[in-house]
Amino acid sequence: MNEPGARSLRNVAVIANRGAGKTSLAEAILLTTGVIPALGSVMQGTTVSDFEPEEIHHRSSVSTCLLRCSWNHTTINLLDTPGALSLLGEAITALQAVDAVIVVLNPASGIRSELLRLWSHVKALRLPCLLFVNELDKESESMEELSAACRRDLEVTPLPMSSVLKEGGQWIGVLDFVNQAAIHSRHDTAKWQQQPLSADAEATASEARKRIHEAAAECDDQLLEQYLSGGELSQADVLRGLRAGVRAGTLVPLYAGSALKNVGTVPLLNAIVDLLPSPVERMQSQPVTGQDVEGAQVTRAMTPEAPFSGVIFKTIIDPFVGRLSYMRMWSGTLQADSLVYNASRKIKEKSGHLYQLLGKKHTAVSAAAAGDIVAIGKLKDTQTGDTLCDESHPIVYSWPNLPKPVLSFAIEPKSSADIDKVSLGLHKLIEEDCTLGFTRNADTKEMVLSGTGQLHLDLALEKLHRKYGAEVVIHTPKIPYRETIRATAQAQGKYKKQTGGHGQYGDCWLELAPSSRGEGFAFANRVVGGVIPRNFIPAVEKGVVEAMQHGTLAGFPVVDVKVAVYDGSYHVVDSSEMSFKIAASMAFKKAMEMAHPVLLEPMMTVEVEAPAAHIGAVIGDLNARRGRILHVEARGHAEIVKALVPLSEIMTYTTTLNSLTGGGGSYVMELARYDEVPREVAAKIVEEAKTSKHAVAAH
Ligand SMILES: Nc1nc2c(ncn2[C@@H]2O[C@H](COP(=O)(O)OP(=O)(O)O)[C@@H](O)[C@H]2O)c(=O)[nH]1
Ligand SMILES: [Mg+2]
Repeated sequence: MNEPGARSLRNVAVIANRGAGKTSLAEAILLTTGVIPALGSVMQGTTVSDFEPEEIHHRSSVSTCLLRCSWNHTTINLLDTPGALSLLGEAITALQAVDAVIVVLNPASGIRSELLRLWSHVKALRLPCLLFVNELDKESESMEELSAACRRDLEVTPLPMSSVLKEGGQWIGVLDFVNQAAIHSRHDTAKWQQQPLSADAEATASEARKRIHEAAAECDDQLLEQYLSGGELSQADVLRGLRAGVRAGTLVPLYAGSALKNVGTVPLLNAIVDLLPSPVERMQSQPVTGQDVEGAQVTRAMTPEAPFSGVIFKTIIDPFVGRLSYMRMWSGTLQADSLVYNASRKIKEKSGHLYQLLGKKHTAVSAAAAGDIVAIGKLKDTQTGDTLCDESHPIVYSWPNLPKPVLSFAIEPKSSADIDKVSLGLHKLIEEDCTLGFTRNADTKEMVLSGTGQLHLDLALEKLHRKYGAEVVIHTPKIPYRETIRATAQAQGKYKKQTGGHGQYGDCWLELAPSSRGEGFAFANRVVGGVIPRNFIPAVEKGVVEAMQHGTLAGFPVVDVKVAVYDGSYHVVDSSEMSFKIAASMAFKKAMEMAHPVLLEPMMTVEVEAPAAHIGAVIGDLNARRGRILHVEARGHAEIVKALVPLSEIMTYTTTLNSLTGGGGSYVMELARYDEVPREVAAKIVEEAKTSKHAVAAH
């Protein structure tokens, strides 16, 4: 197979809100470029992109899909990303592999917070952008509104490049302003025809064309001079100006169409080739740098001859085919079945075959060159985010911070047959998805699965079942409460047993004192005169530490106490480590009860982002959850509230936030500290703990 040089390549991610039409647009592009003979449908689960069973089931993309097609002698790697807020990690990682984006706008849904979040990554990477307004087959009067939303929320002024073309009320195609042509589409098919404009269309198009020429001229000093002095700009001049503006990010062309009907894709494809940068041009305008071993910033030449480097931006593990790592090549050439160096982990790995992907279809290739995107088979220890490179020219590229898990389920294998499958399966799922977390909570002993939202966790469990045959029961995780004391107290623990022969004798006095929050546990030996022999002191400490595992209040671990042993007595024959351990444990429990024990709860710093119109409701709700509002600020069209909220009150917040904000809100949270539980709330927790198994085990 003839490999494209990096100059005739385009790597583009399609991003948008969920349901805007990304997958349908990708399908239309595949049809127009002749890759597929007919349009598949998202609703019927027959598109090339949405091939995973979960995508067919949910009728929506859940992971990034790599597609390959070609147009005007240019190869296009298209990444169709999921739009759902809780799957944003997939789209953010896809952005690391491309040189430009197409944003699909849907007049019905406008610009929602998921797109806004992604947009901040697009801006940070300074990726050029084309806009595609979809669903224009539906009656829609809101083009103006959409343009206003682009200016307000994305801070870009769209430049219309095409518009809907109607004849006798029927939609027959689009007007291509750049080429001053009518592109008649045969709906749902790949066939299209370029025709001269009718007189009516001519008026609309020439006005738009004037604006395009003006905009192109403004992007290039020489063109501006030519334009202002009354000179006509040639087609090549216009494209040159537009290209410069698009690459600088000052110009954002907007295309009209309908993905479902495959209308409007021709001007968009022309723009991908004519206006978006090749990998070589991207390196010139927005160079991608990595770090060498000394930590210095370095770049690599986007040529096949340069030392090889690339970043793994996605990993999939198929129970049958095995591991497949998707890589964006930043320099050099990689041969199939070769030894590669993972500079992020400083290990060498044998790579398997190399593949070009079209959805689930793999085509093996012998090598991949700078600028391209390929999948590598059988890398064992390489993870998403790692840099692979030539060992003699090590480089590590940066990797973005991905959304943190906010929602957790406690999971239990449904039956003993599921135990191994659950932990094996989850570990594999986490390798595929870095925004998923799986831990065994040391305090509560539960297996906890965490994700970025309800849909994210639902999908993880569906995959766990389908791919690894594991079934689990889920419930809200237990809150890892803790106990501490607020006063100083002293108590004696005396353990004395005379059961014939060898007896047992341990006796100690402990003093418990509160220490500052987060300081943990400290133990001191203040025994004088050898009333407890030195060799038994470690046993006393051990007894204390064991007693602290289950506090006297509700059986939760005790933290932030200073314990000192200061008196006691012993018996020459009967004293043993065991008897001092037991005595210490008795003394601790007695003293703790007298030391004003209190319950502590985890407090989370929660940052909620919601449309300004809903922020009042969000704040009211956070207050009702015993939250303390720390800060409110505006970010674009949204408002951000920062609050300190007890974990127990925000465990299942996703659903509430969704209903409070009509799906437009999102949040992140992390553990801030442990705070004392208010008395009335604590009483309930203590009561519950006493009746639960937890308490039984503790006492
Ligand atoms: N009427 C109409 N429906 C569309 C169009 N594009 C997509 N859809 C429908 O909108 C829904 C979401 O489309 P999809 O491509 O999955 O959106 P994605 O989530 O952005 O990938 C599907 O039911 C599509 O059939 C369009 O141009 N016109
Ligand atoms: Mg999709």
